Amino acid sequence: MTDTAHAPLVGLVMGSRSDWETMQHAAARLEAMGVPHEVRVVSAHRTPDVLFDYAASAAGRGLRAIIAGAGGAAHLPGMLAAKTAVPVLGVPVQSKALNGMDSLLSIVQMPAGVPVATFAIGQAGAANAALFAAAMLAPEYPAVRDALDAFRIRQTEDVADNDDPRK
Ligand code: RP5
Repeated sequence: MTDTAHAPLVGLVMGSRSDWETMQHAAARLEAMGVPHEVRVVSAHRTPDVLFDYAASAAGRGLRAIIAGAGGAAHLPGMLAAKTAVPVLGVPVQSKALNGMDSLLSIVQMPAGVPVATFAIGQAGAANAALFAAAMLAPEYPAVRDALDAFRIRQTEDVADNDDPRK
């Protein structure tokens, strides 16, 4: 869903344009679930003032969750969570130097009091963060709930229909 079709409920942000290769998998899932969302590059290191403004305005703009992907010294999710009570779902982007272990540990090891829900490294984490955001919205948005239910049913049927790995 585009930025203009509906006021965004989920903010999908990433530390660099280079993270899009990973984070596009979150965008695709949000799109498929019909979750209104926006997509922005917000860098903790290169645009800290933008980060602060984004986090400070998130609740007032109606965002219900922020999916934040970052790699390396991945401060973006934690810094967003420090500035807003909107739930932050952190996605560790797979870094070149350390295969994303740096990203994972940077995001997951938050001190008590400032939670960031942390997902798997890379594409799976991005996809699951979007599905998780959809699940958060599902009780209030029947269309999202129905899309999520349908996705889960299709996923189950797909395994059952292809249960012989030799074919
Ligand atoms: C992080 O640094 C970004 O999230 C990205 O994963 C990483 C590398 O950024 P670029 O040098 O590719 O812009 O802040």
